[in-house]
Amino acid sequence: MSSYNPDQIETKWQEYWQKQKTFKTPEQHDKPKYYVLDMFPYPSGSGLHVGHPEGYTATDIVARYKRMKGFNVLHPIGWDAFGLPAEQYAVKTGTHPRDTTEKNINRFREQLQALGFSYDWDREVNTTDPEYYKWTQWIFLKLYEKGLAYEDNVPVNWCPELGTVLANEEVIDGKSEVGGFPVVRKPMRQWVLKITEYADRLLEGLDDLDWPHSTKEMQRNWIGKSIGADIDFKVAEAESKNLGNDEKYIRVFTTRPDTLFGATYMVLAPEHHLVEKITEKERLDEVKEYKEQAARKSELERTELSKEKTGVFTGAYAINPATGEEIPIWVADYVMATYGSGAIMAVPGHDERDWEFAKKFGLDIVEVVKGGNIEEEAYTDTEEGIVVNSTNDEISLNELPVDEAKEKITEWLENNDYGKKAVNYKLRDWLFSRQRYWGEPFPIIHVDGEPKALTEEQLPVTLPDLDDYQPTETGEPPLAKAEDWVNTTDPETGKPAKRETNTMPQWAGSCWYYLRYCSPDFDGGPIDPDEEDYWMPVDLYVGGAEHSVLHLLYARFWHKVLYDCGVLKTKEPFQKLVHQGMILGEMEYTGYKKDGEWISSDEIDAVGEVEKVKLPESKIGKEGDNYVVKGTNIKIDAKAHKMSKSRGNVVNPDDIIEEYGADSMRLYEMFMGPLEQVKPWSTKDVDGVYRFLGRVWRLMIDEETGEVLDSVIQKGDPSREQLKTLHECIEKVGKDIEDLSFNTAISAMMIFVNEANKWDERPQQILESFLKLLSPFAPHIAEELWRMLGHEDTIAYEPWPEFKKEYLVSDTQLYPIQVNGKVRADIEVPREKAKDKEFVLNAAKEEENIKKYLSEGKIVKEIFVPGRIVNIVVK
Ligand code: ANZ
Repeated sequence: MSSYNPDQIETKWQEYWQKQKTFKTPEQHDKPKYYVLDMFPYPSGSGLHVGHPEGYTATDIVARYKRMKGFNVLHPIGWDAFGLPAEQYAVKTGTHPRDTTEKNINRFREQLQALGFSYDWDREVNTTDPEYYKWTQWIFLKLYEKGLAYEDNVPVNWCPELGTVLANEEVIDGKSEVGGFPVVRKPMRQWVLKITEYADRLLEGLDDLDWPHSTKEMQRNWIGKSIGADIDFKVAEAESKNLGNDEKYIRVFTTRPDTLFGATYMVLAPEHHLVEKITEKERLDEVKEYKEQAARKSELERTELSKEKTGVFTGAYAINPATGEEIPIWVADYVMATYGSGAIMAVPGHDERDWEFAKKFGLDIVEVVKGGNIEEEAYTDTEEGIVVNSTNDEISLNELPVDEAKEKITEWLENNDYGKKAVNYKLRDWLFSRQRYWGEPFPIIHVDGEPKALTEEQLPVTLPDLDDYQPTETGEPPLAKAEDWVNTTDPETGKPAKRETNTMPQWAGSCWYYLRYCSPDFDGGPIDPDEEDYWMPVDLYVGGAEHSVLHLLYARFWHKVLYDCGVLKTKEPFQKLVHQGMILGEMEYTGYKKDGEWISSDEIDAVGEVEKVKLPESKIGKEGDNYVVKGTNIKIDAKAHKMSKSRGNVVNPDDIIEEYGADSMRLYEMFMGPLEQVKPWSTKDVDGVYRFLGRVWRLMIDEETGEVLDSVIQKGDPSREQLKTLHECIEKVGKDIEDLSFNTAISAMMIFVNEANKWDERPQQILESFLKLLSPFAPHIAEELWRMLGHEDTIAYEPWPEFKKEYLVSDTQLYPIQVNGKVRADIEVPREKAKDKEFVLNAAKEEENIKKYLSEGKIVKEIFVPGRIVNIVVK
């Protein structure tokens, strides 16, 4: 071989690693461990996209680096393979989702192997494998035993088109996230998991995790813990309204009991059970009409701050327990039925939404916390504010800071039976069933209409084959069609029983896969306790920020449940978490023309209709921060868009690998910019890293003969300068990998190669150290060159080069300077000047201390022993 040719290198080494099982995880537990995990992919029909190799290369670099640092590394991969697309494909074509899934997995596996990732392929897991989902079902049984799984009739997001219920997060603006089909609310029997019971622990656990701040905040907000009070407001003239005893009071939840004196009206959610009971007859039609309108809006539409407030008056009043005054009761859709008690006390002086509402409907606005100007806007500050206008016969909050007022009023409410301290969470129990075929069956049968859990011995409950995957219009799951499967007997009593026909959501399998990797063949539980002891928690988890909330919250929930069951000893699964930034399509440049002439992009609004012109990169210039038409200062628009089929800007990793090789692909994705940043793709820049690898090649290999260059010398010491160049690189690359700053590590290696290419003599030991640094990033070329330099074993387990600080000091020579035979100073001179008598003597005479001694007399003699010492004799 002559010049750098990834084609001839890469498959060869991939096959070698496969055959030798180079990356099989060692069984012994005597070394320190490092568990580095990728979010496993959903094996879609379209194969890998360029976003996958980004995170996967990052973790692969860390895995390879840690092995060289002497760690036992667990670096596994698997398939999150249940899910809707395979099922929809089955509906269309009749192909069993199992077949589609298998085909897709094979493609994904090949693509990942073609990138040279150092996964332990013996630990591959697949969530659709009965041997795997047996344990998913087993974990469900644990949840059920602990009372954390229950059946409920819940209004769900029903999507008739998809024939399934969707989670709130899967519904966007009243449409399904997948497909964009209309979604309606409909009550249905569902399985629900009591994640709310773990709300506090899910919050507390976040504190000690090394996760992005924003992700922790998103989880905190999702859990949404609020501390405040429940307060009961008596309905005025309740006696005359024909209300039951517990209907005479309206309970509200508030985080600001300190503002009770400022509550000038109340609001019920349109769905509140008292709405129709308390509404005055003549207003009933209007209220009913309003309820219908509200039912058509999504939660998001209703709660959006910027939305114009709407509402209707019921004609009824309630009594503010602090002021004793009667305040009007309204119905408005900005109050949600599912949060708190579905009713609020409105304090327009200090709550933005209430303020807007009161302004619109002419309701009283009273100041009870001073510090703002409530004529202009609600004053919501709780840090600085001081309570005012809050006194009755029994209690005064005036002049108290908000915090103290909260405590005092809550105590008063409790003593008078008006209310009590309360905590509320936004978090809702987790709707855990889907009306789909391609998911885990529940290990549940129904006997005499009652659910009954199967036992461990009856697992796995495997999915039956079906001919017809089409969801039914009634919402009954497709599994109901598998009658032989559905109709069974209770293994305990022999009674006839029916199997549960819902299946689990896709989240289920991904809630615990990281545990299975630790002991994929263990048959005594989801994880072998000894292996958990050694491997858990995951040291580094890399994946998309789109999983900031749900996947990570659900997995943490299951982990904590398994901890409570004694199955696990760790409390949290993922110690450190990093999100890779999204890779956008290539930059797109748009220029504008009016009447055939270029005009600047910031003028187009002013001139009316313009012609849009797509420009190639070659026609683009830069003026400061602006993109311009080349050779002019006319501004254009430059923007990168999310890759999408419809935009036609999708980059296929296969094409890049074919043209440039896997090492270039890996290196490019790491060189694009900081891992966590969003960045545009640029195929041109792939060429840049490809050329860099060519230079690495030519540093050691003679392109004509294909042999190691003559200038690569095996013997002879490297020069100080060479050692310095190397150790600068060692220091930087090591530190940068630890910091996951891969782009700067690559820059450091580029600097090294530029320097080293100038050397006439290239000591092999220096080149070998460099190859070790390069190998986690571009493992194929590193392995190839390593072997060409005469090694028989893989470079993958070579010890990482040790950084030695002493090589960083610049190349100098130390001279002791004597005056009259006594050392009076040491001076440092550049090594290349060390034998230059005149230079050294001049430097010596410039030294402050020496100057002093020399000034005491006249120089009579100068003795210069090159490389050793200087002696100046004065009289
Ligand atoms: C009076 C008050 C005065 C309030 C004030 C706020 C400021 P978080 O922090 O999100 O828990 N609220 C209660 N239940 C509601 C519901 N079902 N729909 C809409 N809003 C509801 O918010 C709690 C606050 O949100 C509560 O405190 C209540 O308004 C409102 F100066 O009560 B507050």
